[in-house]
Amino acid sequence: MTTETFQVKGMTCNHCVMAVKKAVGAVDGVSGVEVSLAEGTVTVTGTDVAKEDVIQAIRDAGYEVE
Ligand SMILES: [Cu+2]
Repeated sequence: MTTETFQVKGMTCNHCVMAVKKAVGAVDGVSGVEVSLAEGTVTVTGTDVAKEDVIQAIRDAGYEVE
């Protein structure tokens, strides 16, 4: 089990939070997604999660990952 935090730009409201949670939650191995709108962070917990897959999922949802 690992936890990784990503800085995400463009999340402005609760809909963005839900969209990111849904997108990242669908990535293989992900078991938990926490989003802080105030901090602009997405914290992903899971097993054997490919970091690139998480970044791609966030980008596909329409947000920028730093
Ligand atoms: Cu929004």
